[in-house]
Amino acid sequence: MSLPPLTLYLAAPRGFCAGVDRAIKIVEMALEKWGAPVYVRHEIVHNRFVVDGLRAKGAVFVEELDDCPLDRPVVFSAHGVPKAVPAEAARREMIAVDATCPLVTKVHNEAARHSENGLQMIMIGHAGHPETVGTMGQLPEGEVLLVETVEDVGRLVVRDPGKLAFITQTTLSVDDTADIAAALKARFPAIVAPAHDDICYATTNRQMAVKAMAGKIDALLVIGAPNSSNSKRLVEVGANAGCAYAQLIQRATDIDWRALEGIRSVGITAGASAPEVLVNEVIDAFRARFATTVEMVETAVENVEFKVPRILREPA
Ligand code: 0CH
Ligand code: SF4
Repeated sequence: MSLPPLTLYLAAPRGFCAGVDRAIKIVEMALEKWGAPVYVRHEIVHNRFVVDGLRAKGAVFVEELDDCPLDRPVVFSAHGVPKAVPAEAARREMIAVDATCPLVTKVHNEAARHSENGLQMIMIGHAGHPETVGTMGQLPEGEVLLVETVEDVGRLVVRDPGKLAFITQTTLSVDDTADIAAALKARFPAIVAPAHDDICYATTNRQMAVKAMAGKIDALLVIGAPNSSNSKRLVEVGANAGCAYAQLIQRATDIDWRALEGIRSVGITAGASAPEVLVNEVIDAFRARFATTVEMVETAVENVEFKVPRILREPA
């Protein structure tokens, strides 16, 4: 029986970004240097497959520093941590390795600098997301005001409208953030803004690639975890760009084949924390059911790389 024809459009760039790559490498290098177990505060990146793989090598994932023994190393996840966390680890004389993405650290530093200059900070981000908690936690409690929507901007109560600055989470929707930033600038014309926003290159590029393929596809599948902010944004970007069916899947077994009946073209992308092996698994699942042609939709080439912290480059 001949298989029905189908074109798979693969977004490029997709999948691991430089910050995720570095964070995973940090856990692996920490395991090599100090042996197992190495404790990791929060999922190193939001992907079960990655977390399970590191757990099998001896990483132990916990949510709080209190859950780590004093005599084992602890790694802080790529999303960043409030300032109090490394401070407490140092007070306890623990070996701590910071896997916060350097692009998140840059936002932390921006917040600290503006605050030192007497500006009150506003953060565009998602309440409760670890990156937002970590970035807001760079300043004392209550110092950073959070906005999630344009409506939130109208509800802000600030100390002095002439002394404000804003920062953003790195993994937000580029378009939604532009709307919120515009609302902030309209309400507070003197607000100090980041050069563009703080959304990172990887988030921006993955969203751009989805937009570029949206017109060609009947359905979009985004490989990523339900707690992965950047992956969920890719689904929204696809839906907003006109994909009638845009779905987040963790791996091939999540594909709803009934929903895809009769389709001729599917777009595939992966969030910044989703490994390429899962993309290949999804492609193979399509190849088993369709006469599949694979085409690339490439909108950018990435060559960003971040160094691991010095403590891991030094001999034990
Ligand atoms: O997209 P989020 O921030 O939820 O995180 P992730 O899925 O682990 O991707 C890596 C980004 C880490 C911090 O920017
Ligand atoms: Fe860094 Fe961006 Fe990757 Fe987050 S998504 S880890 S900010 S490169």
